[in-house]
Amino acid sequence: MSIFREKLMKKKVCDLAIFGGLPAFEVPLHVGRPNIGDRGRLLERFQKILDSRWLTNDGLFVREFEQRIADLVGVKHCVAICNGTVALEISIRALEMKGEIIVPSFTFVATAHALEWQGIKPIFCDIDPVTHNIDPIKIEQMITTRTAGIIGVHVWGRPCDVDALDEIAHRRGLKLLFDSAHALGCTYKRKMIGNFGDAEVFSFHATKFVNSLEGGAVATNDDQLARKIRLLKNFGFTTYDEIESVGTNGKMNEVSAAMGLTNLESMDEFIEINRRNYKQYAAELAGLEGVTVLSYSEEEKCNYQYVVLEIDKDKTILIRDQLIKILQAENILARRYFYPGCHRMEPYRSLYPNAHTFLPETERVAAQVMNLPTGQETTPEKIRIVCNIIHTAFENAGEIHMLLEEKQRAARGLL
Ligand code: T4K
Repeated sequence: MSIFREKLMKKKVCDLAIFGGLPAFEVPLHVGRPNIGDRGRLLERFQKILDSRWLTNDGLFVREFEQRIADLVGVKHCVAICNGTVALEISIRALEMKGEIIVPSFTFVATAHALEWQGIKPIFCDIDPVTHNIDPIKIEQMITTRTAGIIGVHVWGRPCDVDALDEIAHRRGLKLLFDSAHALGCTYKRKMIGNFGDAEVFSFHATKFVNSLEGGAVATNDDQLARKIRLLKNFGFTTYDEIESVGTNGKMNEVSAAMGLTNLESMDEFIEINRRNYKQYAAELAGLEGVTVLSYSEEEKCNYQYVVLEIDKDKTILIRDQLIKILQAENILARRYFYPGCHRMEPYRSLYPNAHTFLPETERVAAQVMNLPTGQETTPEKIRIVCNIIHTAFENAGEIHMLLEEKQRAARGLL
């Protein structure tokens, strides 16, 4: 059975599933569908784990995984952790961040939660509307006597203005951590992400282009910090019986490391697929008024794991949320990363009810971005169908906008 109805290229409004047409895909097309490397190699590794009966606690695969990441990034230390969020929490603790930490609100909520979880106040800073990354000029305005550090997020794998953040951090005596969950394999000024600030945190969650099921890692060139992170992720144990500090259980297990190692072996292939997908989306959607596929620099290494559409509401009558509804009806599960911005989620919404007044660009970008399916499972034929639907939607924007508004009024019982 084919998973999509290829013959159904849609031309008219009534062809769209939201208005009664057949959905383009029988099986949902996900954003964040995991890439999976060589199954044979993976199963071999699983067998080894079972044969060795060494399942976790600094096993051989975890060590190999750490070494591979350190080599890839060209960093002195890589410590594997059970997931990216705990890796952030441990790094924050190891850096002795306290008081207030400046972070973008335009990020996955884990960046803010990792602070709040430890009683540290995230101070939300606005972004640059072009790069979607924290705006260094705005950071200066947020620094107070309570500020202990900055967390930059390389959103979509496009690097922050690292030099500017570094300069501010040095001049103001602040710690600098990077949430690099999106940025494995990417560069800033041709140097691999993972080498900047005091430390950088990667995520290997299932939805990341290289996944270890769940997983994370901290990369740093600081020997003392690496040692501290190793202690913190293993209850503070220095030897079998000795504890040097408080700690948690942040260990990566062997199955995750085996998955991570296997997927790392296919990393170049995954990047090539992502790049091909991104290029195809960009080419097929070029020229659609009000619709932009976010671009990646040809000067830098990129992993292209996110295909991000920006729908400019000043240039088109069809808004982002209407397009999402249209696509979802077709079984194309586009997502609104990162909507509505951390400052509009609890507990931050209640804690800082006025935060939005300082975050105009975050508000604007969060209202107009969306992510399209990509990765190994997303073939050129599927992209052609997704783009056909987007074209049909925008070419009939006026009529569709009106019909959707009518539908909404009817749902509210107003018609
Ligand atoms: N910092 C940043 C900037 C991050 O983006 C993230 C994570 C973190 C920190 C924290 O790292 P981790 O602690 O997660 O290692 C997803 C991911 O769960 C999350 O890892 C990721 N960022 C975030 C951007 O996206 P959700 O809540 O949107 O996930 P969910 O379950 O809705 O899945 C997304 C899509 O992927 C769905 O369409 C289903 C599909 N999917 C998902 C999984 C797990 C699959 O097809 N198969 C799967 O196994 O957060």
